[in-house]
Amino acid sequence: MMKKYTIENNYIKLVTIDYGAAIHQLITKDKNGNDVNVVISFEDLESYKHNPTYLGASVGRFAGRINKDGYTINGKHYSVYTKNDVHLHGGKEGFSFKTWKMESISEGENPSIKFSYSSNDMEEGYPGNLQVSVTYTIVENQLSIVFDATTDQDTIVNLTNHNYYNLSGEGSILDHELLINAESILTKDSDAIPTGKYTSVANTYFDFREKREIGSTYEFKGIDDTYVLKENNPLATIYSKKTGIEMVVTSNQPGVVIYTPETMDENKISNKPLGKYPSICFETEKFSDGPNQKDFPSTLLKKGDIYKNETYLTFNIK
Ligand code: G6D
Repeated sequence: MMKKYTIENNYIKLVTIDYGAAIHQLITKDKNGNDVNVVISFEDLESYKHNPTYLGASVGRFAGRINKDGYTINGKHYSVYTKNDVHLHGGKEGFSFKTWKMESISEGENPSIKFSYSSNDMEEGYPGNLQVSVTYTIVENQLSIVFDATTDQDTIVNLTNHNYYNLSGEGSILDHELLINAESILTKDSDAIPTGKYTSVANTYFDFREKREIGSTYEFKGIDDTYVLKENNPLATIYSKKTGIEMVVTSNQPGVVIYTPETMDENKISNKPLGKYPSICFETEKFSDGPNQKDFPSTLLKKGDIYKNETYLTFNIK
C-alpha cells in the first residue's frame, strides 16, 4: 500500500509518497492568498505505479539517456536496457518505480522528510550496491530537494526530480515568463543522445537569457534539451502573472533538462483544465551519456565518495 506524507509551513505544503519518493503536490499561495498546486499531479495515488512520464518522481540510477552501446568503468563494459534505442531514466524499472523507505519526518520550523532506497549490485545492469536518499526540506518560502548516494564499487550515478510545473495551477505555461541562465544547449543526435558539441541558444526559441514569455518572440515548438549552466545561480526563474507566483531555481548541478510536453492528456491527471504546453520540467542533473563523453562532467561515483545533488526552489509573490 502506497503511503503519503505531508510536510508544511506557512508558505509551502509538500505532499510526498514513498513510491518513487515522488512529489504528489507542491502547494503555495498566490497573490490573493489562495492555495495553488504548482505541479501536475495524478488525482489518484495508484496512478503513480503507471507513470510513463515520471510525474513528480525521483529518477535514477541514471537520469537522462545513455546510448545503446552501454558504457565502460575501469575497463569493464556494461550493457544497458534500451527502449527505442536508448537507455532512459534508469532502465526498465528505475528508482521511480520502487518503494522507498521513509527514514525520517520532522515538523516544526523547518519541516523535512527523508526517503532512502538501496539499489543492489547489478540492478538494471549497474555495478555496485548503491545507497541513495532524497531529503525534502522547507525553510520559509524555499523547498530544497537533496539527493545523496554512496556505493561499495565504482559506478555511475545521475539523480533528479521530475516535477512538471505550472505556476498558474492550470492552463498553459506559454504565458509564463522564463529566464534560463545558459548560453547553450547540448547538441543531440536523432536518438536525443548528446554528440559532445554545444549549440548556442542565440536567435532561437531556446534563448531565455533575458526573461520573456515562453510563447513570445519566437514560435515555441517545445523543448526537451539540456541547458549548459553557468556557475552563477539562479539557474532559472519562472513567473505566472495570473497567480503572481515566481519560482527561482538554484542547483549545484552542471545542467538542467528543460522538458515541455505538448499535451498531458494521456496521463489521466488532475481534473484541472490544461492547455497546449501545460507544464515545464527543470531536471537538474549531469549530462546525458556522460559516461561516454570525457569532456562532460564526470558521472562516475567512486567507492568511498559521496554523490550530492542539491536543488532549491524559492517561491515569491510578485
Ligand atoms: C525526460 O528528456 C526526457 C524526455 O524525453 C522524456 O520523454 C521525459 O523525461 C519523460 O525529460
